[in-house]
Amino acid sequence: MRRIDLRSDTVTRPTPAMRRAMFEARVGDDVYGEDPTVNRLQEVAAALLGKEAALLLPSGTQANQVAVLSHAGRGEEVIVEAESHIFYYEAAGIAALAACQARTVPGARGAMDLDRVEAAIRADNIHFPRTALICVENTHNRAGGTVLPREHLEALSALARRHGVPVHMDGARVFNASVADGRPVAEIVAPVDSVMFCLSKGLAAPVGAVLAGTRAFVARARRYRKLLGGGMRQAGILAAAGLVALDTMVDRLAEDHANARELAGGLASVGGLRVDLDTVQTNMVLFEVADPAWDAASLVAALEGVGVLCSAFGPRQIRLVTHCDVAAADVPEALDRIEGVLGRGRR
Ligand code: TLP
Repeated sequence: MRRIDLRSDTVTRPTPAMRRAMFEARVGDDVYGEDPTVNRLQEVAAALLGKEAALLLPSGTQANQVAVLSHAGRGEEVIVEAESHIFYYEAAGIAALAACQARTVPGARGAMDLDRVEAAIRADNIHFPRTALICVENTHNRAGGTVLPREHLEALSALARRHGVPVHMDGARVFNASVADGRPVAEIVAPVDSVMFCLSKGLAAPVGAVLAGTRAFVARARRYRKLLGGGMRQAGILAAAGLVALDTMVDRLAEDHANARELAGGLASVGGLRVDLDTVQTNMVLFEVADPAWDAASLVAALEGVGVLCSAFGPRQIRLVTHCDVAAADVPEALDRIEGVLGRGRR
């Protein structure tokens, strides 16, 4: 039975073109700044994002944490959306690495209420930590891959600027946002001071994330990357795949989005499941297990038994992610298997 792996777009494997580019990559010692392929990727990424400079890091998590370290100092406060990856899934890195306090603000589909953000920004008072950074996530993972509305991001950035607080974007999947919105990625990240994106998710490179911002910010980030052990020497092997990813894998994200919509539409008509179709904006589908005979963990385990892999995202919530290793024909097949497990017909 063919396995249909919908756990995450992180499971994507490098394409043959990536493997060839990796094999042929010109490399040097990147800690000396001498890897020509890494330098090229960083230049290409900075230009694409419309930022002064960029830096290749081993993972999205490290890129986010290096961004926090580069913006904020010990004893300061970082405003984060309550369900954001940087807060929820990064092992308390904000506290453990940057010695900062995270201040959470709840979001609607990932977008924090602006009045609550403004209220959370600290006044100058000896009792208070200084508000050093605001973080946003686009697309928003735990909201189901939703895209932050352009007006929201612009208003947030204007607010932050008024208070002299920089904004960092966890743009692990910002190319999905760009494709969904039909806007160049530089336009999407223009309102923020720094941005991180992942090469190893929907873009299918094996390893790597890129962090971009001003030249001065990236110089600080380079030191913190070294501190965290992210100086990778002949990393051109990885950057070569990253360049192919940027060149060949961005436009095709539209196929993943179409597959996710198809999957979500099918799931909505399966008894015992609940899907909010409005949240299906990119390559993710979040659904709720409404059938009391199941919970998320038991359904995930049963689906694994029929070769459909997915992730429990809460006690009754399951996430499915489409990506380049899931074909359009896998969607009806996955739906059939899911229906079979739930033991009910379409409504
Ligand atoms: N997300 C993973 C898991 O950690 C949940 C996934 O399968 O979605 N920012 C965002 C928004 C992410 O979704 C992720 C990975 C990261 C950062 C971290 O990237 P890596 O895995 O490269 O450290």
